[in-house]
Amino acid sequence: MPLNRKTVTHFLIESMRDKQGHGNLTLLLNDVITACKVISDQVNHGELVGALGSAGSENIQGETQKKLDVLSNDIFLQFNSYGGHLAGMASEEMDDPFPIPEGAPRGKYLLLFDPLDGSSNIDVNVSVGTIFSILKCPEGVEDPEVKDFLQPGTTQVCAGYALYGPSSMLVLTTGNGVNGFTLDQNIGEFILTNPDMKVVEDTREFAINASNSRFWEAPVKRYVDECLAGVEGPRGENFNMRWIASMVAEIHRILIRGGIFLYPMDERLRKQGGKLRLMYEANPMSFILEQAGGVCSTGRERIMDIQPSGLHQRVPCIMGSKNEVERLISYHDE
Ligand code: P6P
Repeated sequence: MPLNRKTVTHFLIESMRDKQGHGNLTLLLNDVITACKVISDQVNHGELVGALGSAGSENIQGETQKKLDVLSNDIFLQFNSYGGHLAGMASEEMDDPFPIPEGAPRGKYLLLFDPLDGSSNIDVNVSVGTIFSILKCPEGVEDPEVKDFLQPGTTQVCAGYALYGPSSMLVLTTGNGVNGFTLDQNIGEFILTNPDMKVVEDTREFAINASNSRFWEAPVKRYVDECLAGVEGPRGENFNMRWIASMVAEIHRILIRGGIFLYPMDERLRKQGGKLRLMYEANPMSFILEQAGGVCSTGRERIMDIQPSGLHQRVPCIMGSKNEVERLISYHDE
């Protein structure tokens, strides 16, 4: 490893040095990052450690839990319960907030996470990831309840994801830009490899699950049809499509080469509000993409402005390259 390479811990200490804090966020992130390293190891070993397949249970979303969903959730709880930086945790895999164990020191932050996003891909060896969001616990609240977690995305102090792909990567923002780190398996450290990541404003690549097209609203149908019409159509350009069914992988691709990610409202989803969860998928990914110059909307409002009404609330997601997202928002306005 070239000597000038920086570990994520070194990077965080340096970037937080001029902040008034006492390093608690850095120490909390250190625990979160350790949990991601352990999950990476489990994911990479797959069936060798008997980690694949169904756990034989369902989460609050009514989704069948994979063994790695449950294992990843337990890993997050294990590595974040005793550091003394949290007042509580919430997860896609748990109906209610997780209280910090009796006797363990408490801190001033709330940690929300999707421990293994895209886990339907895990049994077929396609990239999956972890998404997390950090909020401040309201002043004076010792035992946070659901209402204490229900803060709009604009109040996040940190958001990040780990992507378990051909390499394991960590992407983070604390509100001063976005930085990417690659796990050096030889030394077990995330190394700064993608400083100051930016989303290009234009793209000719869209990501959507096209099998849902008959359920889409008119603005989305129009947008996708125009992309498919290519150079002979109103856009006068050919477009490419990708769908990995793993939000972390799609958002990472958009950070690297641009793009627009769509999981829009559709007729099937109207009652439940959308597919993706606001608190630990849409909000953290929006914080990251906006910090990189992207735009993140439901089609009708900025995702991070939404006042949450439920811990597992779902929202429509249209996010990525500024000019394409703003075009689709304009179609919703018409
Ligand atoms: P579909 C994974 O389950 C997830 O929450 C996101 O990571 C992904 O973008 C989406 O759902 C995939 O949904 O309907 O294509 O399986």
